[in-house]
Amino acid sequence: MANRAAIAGVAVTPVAVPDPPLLNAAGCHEPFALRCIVEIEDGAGRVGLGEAYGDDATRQALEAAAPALRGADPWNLASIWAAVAGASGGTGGKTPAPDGAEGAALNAPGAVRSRAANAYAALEVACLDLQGRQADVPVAELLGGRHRPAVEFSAYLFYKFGRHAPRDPAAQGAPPPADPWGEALDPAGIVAQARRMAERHGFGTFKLKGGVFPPEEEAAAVEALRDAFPRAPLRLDPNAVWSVPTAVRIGAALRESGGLEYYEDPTAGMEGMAEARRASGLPCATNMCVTSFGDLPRAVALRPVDFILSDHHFWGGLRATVRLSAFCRDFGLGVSMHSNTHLGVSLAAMVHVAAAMPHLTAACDTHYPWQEGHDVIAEAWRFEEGRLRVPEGPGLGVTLDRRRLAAMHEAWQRCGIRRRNDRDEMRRHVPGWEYRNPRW
Ligand code: GKR
Ligand code: MG
Repeated sequence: MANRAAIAGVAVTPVAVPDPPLLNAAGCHEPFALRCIVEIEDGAGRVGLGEAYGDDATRQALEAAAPALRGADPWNLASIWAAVAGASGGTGGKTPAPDGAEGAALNAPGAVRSRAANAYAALEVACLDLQGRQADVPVAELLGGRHRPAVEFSAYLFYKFGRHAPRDPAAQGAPPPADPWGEALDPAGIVAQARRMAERHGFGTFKLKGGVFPPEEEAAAVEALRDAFPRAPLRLDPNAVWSVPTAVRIGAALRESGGLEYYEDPTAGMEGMAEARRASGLPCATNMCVTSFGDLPRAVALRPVDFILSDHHFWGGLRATVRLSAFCRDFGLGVSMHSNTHLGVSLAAMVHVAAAMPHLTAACDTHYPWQEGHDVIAEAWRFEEGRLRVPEGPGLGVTLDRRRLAAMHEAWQRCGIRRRNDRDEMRRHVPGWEYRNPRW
């Protein structure tokens, strides 16, 4: 291949993106969410992009791996994996392999939080983007080709405060400004938010992030959504802070009143989820109790869920996500996609991998609308009828806006946040607030 060239340099830039006060079982989103933007450049000046979590641990894992990547072949992903594993002091037996059987023994159950896997995923995305630019093909083709021309996303609804709490309570002056989404603390607020999501982005599937208010109140919000959007698939995700009896009781009531597309992590652990699924009769999904290839044998044996929610950031990259999709197809499981706060580079990776997944059975999650166009890419993504078209150009099909990258990096320098901490943010609103599991 005439344009094939080795890696000449790797840049890792931490950025802070404005984020509204969204609520979840762990607390409240801070005014800024952290991400890392990865640029891998070849000798011809072509740049491949990747995006990772922005906490210090992931950033340091990326920075530690970067020097070993210089001179490496971006097409040899095994050597990229070796560089990451080497830089993080070996795999420690906890790191999922990026792909293939060579690392199967390393796929320890529960390896979701492995920093090496998180770092590798972003570097793999950047290498695939670079490969695509060198070979003039889209990433979806490098992953085996597209199974769909566009990818459907769901509206991700959150209970939320109308504005952030002051970070320094002693400081005088105006309170932080209200955001355009307003407060959503009851069923009417959630329905209004859903209408705004549907009007602006055309979403036809709705997921409510639960685990915030007593379960009956959250079930009432789901019923209000059902009344407002009678034909729309609905999901509820309390992030595992309900006991098994609560999950069964609320689930059975929701099934009676019209069901859910899926009941996402109402309770903790595979055994608890298997019982909630059996006794409520609802289809269940997880991004919490099945999070690595090492979890799959038990998931097949216990059947805690009907859907596994993929996420290339912690399943070990895009190729591993395609492998997960094929596994789910072969073992009779549905597949959808989990999301965390992210920018347009990750969204590009999500779109390409979703297109290339042989089996994708429900609309994917995305937090993207909550970032209100704040992005590091030149042209923000636009949803049409809740869908994004798979870019046809080389690589991921997005380009970096260096001015925006610099401004968001400056925000990172100023904001003082170095690790996501929803609990302490919640305490700024509700003094003494504690995370409990199970809470209900
Ligand atoms: O953004 O607050 C949030 C979500 O709760 C996120 O952190 C979860 O990882 O979206 C996620 C989920 O589906 O559990
Ligand atoms: Mg979830």
